[in-house]
Amino acid sequence: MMEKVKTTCVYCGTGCQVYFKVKDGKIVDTKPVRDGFNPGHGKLCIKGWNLHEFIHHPDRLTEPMIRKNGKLEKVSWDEAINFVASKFKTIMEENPGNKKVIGCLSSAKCTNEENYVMQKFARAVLKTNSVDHCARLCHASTVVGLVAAFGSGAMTNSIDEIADSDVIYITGSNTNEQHPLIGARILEALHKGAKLVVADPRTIPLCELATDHGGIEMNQRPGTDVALMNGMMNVIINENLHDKEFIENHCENFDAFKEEILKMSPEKASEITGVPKEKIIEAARIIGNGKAVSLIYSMGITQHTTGVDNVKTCANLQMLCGNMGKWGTGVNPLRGQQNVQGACDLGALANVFSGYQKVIEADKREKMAKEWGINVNDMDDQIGLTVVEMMNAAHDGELKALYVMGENPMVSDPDINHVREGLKKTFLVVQDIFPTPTVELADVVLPAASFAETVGTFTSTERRIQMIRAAINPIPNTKLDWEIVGLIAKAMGYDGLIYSHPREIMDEINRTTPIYGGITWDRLLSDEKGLQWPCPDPQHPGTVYLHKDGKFSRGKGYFSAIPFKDPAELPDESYPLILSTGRILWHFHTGTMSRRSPTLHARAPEGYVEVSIEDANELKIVDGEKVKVKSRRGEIITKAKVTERVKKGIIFIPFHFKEAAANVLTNPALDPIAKIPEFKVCSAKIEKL
Ligand SMILES: Nc1nc2c(c(=O)[nH]1)N[C@H]1C(S)=C(S)[C@@H](COP(=O)(O)OP(=O)(O)OC[C@H]3O[C@@H](n4cnc5c(=O)[nH]c(N)nc54)[C@H](O)[C@@H]3O)O[C@H]1N2
Ligand SMILES: Nc1nc2c(c(=O)[nH]1)N[C@H]1C(S)=C(S)[C@@H](COP(=O)(O)OP(=O)(O)OC[C@H]3O[C@@H](n4cnc5c(=O)[nH]c(N)nc54)[C@H](O)[C@@H]3O)O[C@H]1N2
Ligand code: SF4
Ligand SMILES: [Mo]
Repeated sequence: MMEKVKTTCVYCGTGCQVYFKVKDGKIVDTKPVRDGFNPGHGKLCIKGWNLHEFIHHPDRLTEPMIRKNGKLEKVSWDEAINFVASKFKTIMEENPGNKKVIGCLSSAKCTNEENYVMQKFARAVLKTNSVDHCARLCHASTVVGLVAAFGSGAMTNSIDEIADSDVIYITGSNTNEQHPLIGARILEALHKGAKLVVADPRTIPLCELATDHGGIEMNQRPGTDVALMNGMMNVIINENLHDKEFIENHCENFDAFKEEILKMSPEKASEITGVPKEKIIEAARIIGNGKAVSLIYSMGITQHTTGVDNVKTCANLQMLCGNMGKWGTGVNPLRGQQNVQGACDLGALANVFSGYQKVIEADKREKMAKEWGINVNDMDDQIGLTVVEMMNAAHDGELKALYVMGENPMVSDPDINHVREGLKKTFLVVQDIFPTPTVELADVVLPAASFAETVGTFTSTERRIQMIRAAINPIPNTKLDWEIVGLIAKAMGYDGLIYSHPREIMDEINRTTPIYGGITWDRLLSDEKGLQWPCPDPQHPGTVYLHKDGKFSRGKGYFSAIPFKDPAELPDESYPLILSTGRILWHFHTGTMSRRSPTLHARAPEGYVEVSIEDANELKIVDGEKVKVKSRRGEIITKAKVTERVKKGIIFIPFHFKEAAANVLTNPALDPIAKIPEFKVCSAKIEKL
């Protein structure tokens, strides 16, 4: 007999619901949930269909290890836990009052409960706010930009609403490949007659969909989105297509914003972006005349030194035509990892506790200290180090220890050569399910159970909290992430992280986190749709879309006047190409899971660099030829894929492949406020081998 266990997909942030088929203690198959609520409407993408394939892989880590005489050696759990605890204690004792000597990386792959536990461990036990996670490399600019504009940093509307939009502006999101089941909602809208406006430097599948359905595609130069959108808004204002009533009643700072917009004529925007002026004007008219316009974006907007500017510009555009606080509208950043929304919500960020309560505010610290049973005066009252800042501090010898739970910075962080030097100098603890290049550098390795072995909750991109259920017992000799953190805390003398079940952690989250106040374990168990935050009390039904009727979370919507700025590194004579990086349908991030899935591996077994036909001709390279790609930070060897997907002067490398890692090349320059690195633009060159 096969058992069927319902859970949530662990790849992207769409939140698709799946059944694991379990036989003799093994997960043997995955099927979509068709008989109940499912954000994917009964469908899955290829990653979802093959979700079970990595779980029982023989590479799973099952032995705690400590580096002895330069080599990782198997030890007992007790020895590993006690060793980590005593090292952390010693480092704290040797650096009294220094709150920036130990850092923690939490994980968007782990549950809400585990992220809450990790940030509590950093703050209550290690006494530091230096706890962060991959959201810093992803939507940090979204959180900062949308809080400034609206007062809340999340996707404003829900997935299903997209099907009812009559115009969709998509920029910097390769939705069909990266959020395939949200891509399906876009198709639904097109079939109902919606128009699509796509702005992406690459010719992605959405571009053809746009032009086939009477919409428009624009291939702007990477890093020029502010100029493009300001140019479009210039047309909207000059042609009187903006929503004066909405602006007057619900927004502020319009005049200063308008003054800036009037400087960016469509001619000037065309010069900066390389998009023909006529297209900018037409796109502006489609958006200006739309009734329910949804704006969708992702990494093409956020991963820039101007990430926050880009996000604020998206917010400006949607306020300008009154496309906020209504069904089918909004600013919709698609959150990437299946639980990156939750990891942010639960405080795995250097500046906020759970629910975005600021660590620099004394009353918030007092509230947490009381709940956690610690002395408020011992707490860190400053913002902690963020991901890239931790790597820099490690490099400078200031960060003495780093505890990584479920991240792989040796593949995912910018400028890997620099990261390696830093990590080698620190006491590095890595808790993962697979051996990774980061595990290879660890001083202590802690083998974790996977999501398939865990009970808990994930929060999807539409702020929906859904259950995950243990389909099997933890693989022998692995432990649950929240348990491991609790054991280290206990060994350091703190009992406040010992729980008997994740529901106890959720109870604590309900008490400390107003936006999750009413998201109780019992409600989640009984309501198959989960709940969408904000949900402040147990009677609250949850929130489908934010800022209803123009009532913004911050009061009035704030228009920012944003001038265009260049990316940090532009092509020059020695590095004449723009390198962009990102993803493909078949693989997920650093490939630890998807590359161990035989079906996915077969589709894309190796890395490559996309090169335009013109550049390939000039460099005399042919499709499939191995080439060297170089930047100021390093070089890799990979296969050339000669394609119409990229324009002359631009190359693109998917960052999934550790043996040809894009991040050897990328620029660690940061957005000054959000501290997100510029993964989407640096200069590079290609050499024939
Ligand atoms: N298959 C798969 N799906 C995933 C993931 C995965 O690894 N694999 N990862 C998940 C995660 S964590 C995330 S964050 C999301 C990311 O999802 P996406 O953001 O959709 O993915 P990316 O490939 O990083 O980049 C998106 C698009 O930005 C464009 N772009 C590049 N530069 C610019 C620019 O300057 N301006 C604009 N407007 N666009 C630009 C690229 O051409 C690309 O089409 O995907 C999630 N889903
Ligand atoms: N060049 C370039 N670099 C990028 C990006 C880009 O577009 N271009 N995008 C950035 C973005 S948006 C993101 S989100 C990051 C992602 O960066 P990372 O989060 O570092 O990448 P992942 O591969 O998702 O790493 C997750 C790790 O968690 C492990 N894991 C999985 N499940 C569990 C579990 O249950 N418990 C534990 N303890 N571990 C588990 C996996 O094996 C893996 O090693 O990459 C960033 N880096
Ligand atoms: S769309 Fe995302 S959540 Fe849905 S099956 Fe695919 S990877 Fe999983
Ligand atoms: Mo991401």
